[in-house]
Amino acid sequence: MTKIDVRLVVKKLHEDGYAVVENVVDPRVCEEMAAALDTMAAEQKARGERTAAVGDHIVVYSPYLHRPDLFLPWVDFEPFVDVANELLQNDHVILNGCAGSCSAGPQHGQAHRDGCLNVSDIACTTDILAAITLDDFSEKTGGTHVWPGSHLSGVNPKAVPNILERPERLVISAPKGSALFFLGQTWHMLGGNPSGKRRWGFFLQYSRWFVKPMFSHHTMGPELYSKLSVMHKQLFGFSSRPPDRPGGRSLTVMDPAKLPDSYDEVLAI
Ligand SMILES: O=C(O)CCC(=O)C(=O)O
Repeated sequence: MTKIDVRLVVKKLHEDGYAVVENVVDPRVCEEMAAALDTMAAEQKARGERTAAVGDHIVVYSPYLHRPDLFLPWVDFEPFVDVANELLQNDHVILNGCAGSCSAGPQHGQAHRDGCLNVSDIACTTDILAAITLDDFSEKTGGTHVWPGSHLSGVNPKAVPNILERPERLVISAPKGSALFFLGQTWHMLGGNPSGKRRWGFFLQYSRWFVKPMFSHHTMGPELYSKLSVMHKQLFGFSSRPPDRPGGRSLTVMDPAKLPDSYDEVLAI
């Protein structure tokens, strides 16, 4: 397997707004994760659960809740966290959200950015995306589309007319087991998948601590909490919860290494 060169990824993110590293995750592990996401997608459909996905896009949010054994190790995967820390200036980085993302038909998604601001100065980046391609990504199977250079535009892609005709748009081709990275402000889009082949990716969004995350990960319950590393505790927001009320703790950011082992106690701080 390839060891991710964090410096190289950061350089490429500065230059192009996205980066790809092949051969990072064992294809057998990718297969297990993709099969688990298939099961979770079928279960959420049977329960009638809603997601923000439209068209041929299927999303399974927070799969670590159902299969912590498969998904938790990638939440605090050191190279992902290192890349996020480099670009977010070690700003007590948290996990905004994570999801399995499946391109399940020919319809592509909508061009968007995942960060919450139109950023043109890389020093002001609020979010970093890392992903694992659990199946092969290509033009035919629904590889992610990106607009290199868009990370310096300071423009929201939803406001760009005829964005699909822009010449810089490209489709990421990356075999199963690759790592992808984007800046939160980089324009990107789910590619349509006319191939009939499965195409899952596992996407993780890391943010500065003061960005409101997609879900309240700290409501995960005691069983999952007992499985967390110190970095997980930080990423899931246990060390950046605002105090409940005045009169006790007054600072929001805490040292994750000093958090109590008991779930009840950590929520009572
Ligand atoms: O699955 C993909 O290719 C893209 C997913 C995406 O757009 C996102 O996670 O914001």
